[in-house]
Amino acid sequence: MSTEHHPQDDQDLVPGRRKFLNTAALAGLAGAGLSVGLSACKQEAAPTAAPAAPAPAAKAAEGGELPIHPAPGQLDSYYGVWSGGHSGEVRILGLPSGREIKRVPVFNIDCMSGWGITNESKAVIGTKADGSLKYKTGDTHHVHGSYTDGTYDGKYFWVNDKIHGRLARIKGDTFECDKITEIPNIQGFHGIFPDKRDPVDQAINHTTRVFCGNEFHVPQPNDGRDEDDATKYHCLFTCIDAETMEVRWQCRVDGNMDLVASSFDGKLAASNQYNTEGGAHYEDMMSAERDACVFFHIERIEAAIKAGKASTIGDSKVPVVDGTRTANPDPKTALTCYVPVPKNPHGVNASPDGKYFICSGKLSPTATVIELSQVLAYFDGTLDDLKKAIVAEVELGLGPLHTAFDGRGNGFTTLFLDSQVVKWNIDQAIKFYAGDKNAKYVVDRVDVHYQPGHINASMSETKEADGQFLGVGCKFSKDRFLPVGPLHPENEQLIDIRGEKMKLLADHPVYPEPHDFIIVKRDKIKTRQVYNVDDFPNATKDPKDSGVTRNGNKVTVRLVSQAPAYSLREFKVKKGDEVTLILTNLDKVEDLTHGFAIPKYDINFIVNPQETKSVTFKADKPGVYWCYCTHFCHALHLEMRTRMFVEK
Ligand code: RUQ
Ligand code: CUA
Ligand code: CA
Repeated sequence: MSTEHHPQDDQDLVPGRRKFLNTAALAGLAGAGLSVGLSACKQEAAPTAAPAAPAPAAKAAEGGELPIHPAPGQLDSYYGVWSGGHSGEVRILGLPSGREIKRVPVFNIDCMSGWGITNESKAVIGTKADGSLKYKTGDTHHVHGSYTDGTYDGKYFWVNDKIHGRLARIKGDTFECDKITEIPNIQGFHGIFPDKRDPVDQAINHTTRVFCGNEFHVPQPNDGRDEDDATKYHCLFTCIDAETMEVRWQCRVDGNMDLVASSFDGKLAASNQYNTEGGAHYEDMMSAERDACVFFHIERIEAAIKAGKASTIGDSKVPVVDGTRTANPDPKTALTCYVPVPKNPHGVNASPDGKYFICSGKLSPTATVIELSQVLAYFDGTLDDLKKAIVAEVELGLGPLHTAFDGRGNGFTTLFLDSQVVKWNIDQAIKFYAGDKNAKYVVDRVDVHYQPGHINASMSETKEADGQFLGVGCKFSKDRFLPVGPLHPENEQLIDIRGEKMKLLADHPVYPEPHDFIIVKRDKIKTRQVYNVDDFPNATKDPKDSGVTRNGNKVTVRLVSQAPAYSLREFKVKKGDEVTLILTNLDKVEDLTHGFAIPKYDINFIVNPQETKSVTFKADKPGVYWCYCTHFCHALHLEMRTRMFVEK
């Protein structure tokens, strides 16, 4: 497919419009509704006029035909683990087909599975004193997986909730959420990244911590004090234990944090920052020409906490250290350092060779390449100026947001305003920045549809980046799918990156609105198809133990399912009882899931093979209630029922 010729391809010919979008221009347009270019309909920023014709059957530049859609009965070669944005969920896609295989409810309520309805899921999500859910909304942005030896191990995936400041963990063996942690004293919890090696004990070569960025600064504590004094607002970088999911520590910083990256040696974590100005209003957040990428020296932070150099904020018991600039003047003892990056940068991504973090410019048309060995040299006191850690800062196009890698030295950066993906060579960019004007770092560009945000390549941020596929999360789909009314799906596009030139392979509509995703080789993931009945302390292992027991007005109903029947044909409770119904699915056959619904009591949930789940409700409506199996299980699925009698 053809791409527009871009001036920055002739790297010394750069018209003014492509220079930094200045504060005045942005602030001026802000009053007119949507700001410049950050809306999809800015004429000037639109991609080449009309959408291109559908991509023809894929023929890769090298390696012949790439089958996008597996033949019936054939499996995909990669798992895509996708955030679901403000649907609150995570989704599992097969790639390259783009088929959605599973939705994993996390911060949302899901009546297919009973997430948010069963006692077990409520305990994970968190409840108020009256037993109702503490939160019913969530906004997932970033999904990342646990690492061993610098690559995915398939054990855990984590995802953030930006709205309420929570981190959730999904188990890689069942693709179910097992823990959610609420982070104290933050708002706008944005980027996450697991560490890839233990920063303190280098013998531990797997993920032990998850780092969390914090975008919205708030008063500390946020209890009504300092509401109108933004100089007293701060952001906290948070470390959560990968196993216990407890918050280990927090580090106060200047500026707002977005995305997070972690180094392969475990020593450094970083977050791109905007609003280093500390402004509370839009214009104030863009006045400085440079913001920063803040680096955290993890080992020093943890040593400072051990040495008792931490405080706490409000009711929280979490130790907090001071990572602000003024508290860290001496590089040799500093907990943090701030590498200057052009204004309002967005993503920060770790190159798979372990050498660089790359910050995208967002309001600047550049990517900044930061060499990690230089950052470590700064912390050792052997690099006098942090600016020297920047080994390249090159123009890529308008609105660079996130970068993925092919493992062959190339980066792929989304250009939100240009509606393109640009492929660029990191070594050539470093040469160009060092003064070699013959170094051609832009390798290729491809139009995407439209306004891409996140991007990721197969196994991208691992030592096994394999340069097969690129997923592009386009925020607007406009005319790419059959119209379905005012709300459009997002368009997740797939690009073949095996050859020198990129090749657009497919469009996939997705329910709004995925942000980030990772693409994991299928052999990294080992799932279980049947639970172990012993995993559930409240299981009823023998159908003979089914029945109703009473303790005052608290009633327990034990029930098992074995296709096509429940162990009780009917059960009796009294009006006013608090009923806990515990259902164990004793079927051991893979794919034999049952459901359980109680009409008028707003209850519906599933039990997978050998799983136990429970619900608690007040029997407040006398009558006969046909409880039935909602999940098709057997030829006699429709007959799979029991009666609940609620006596007056
Ligand atoms: S941020 S479009 Cu929530 Cu992932 Cu970059
Ligand atoms: Cu059991 Cu349907
Ligand atoms: Ca959209």
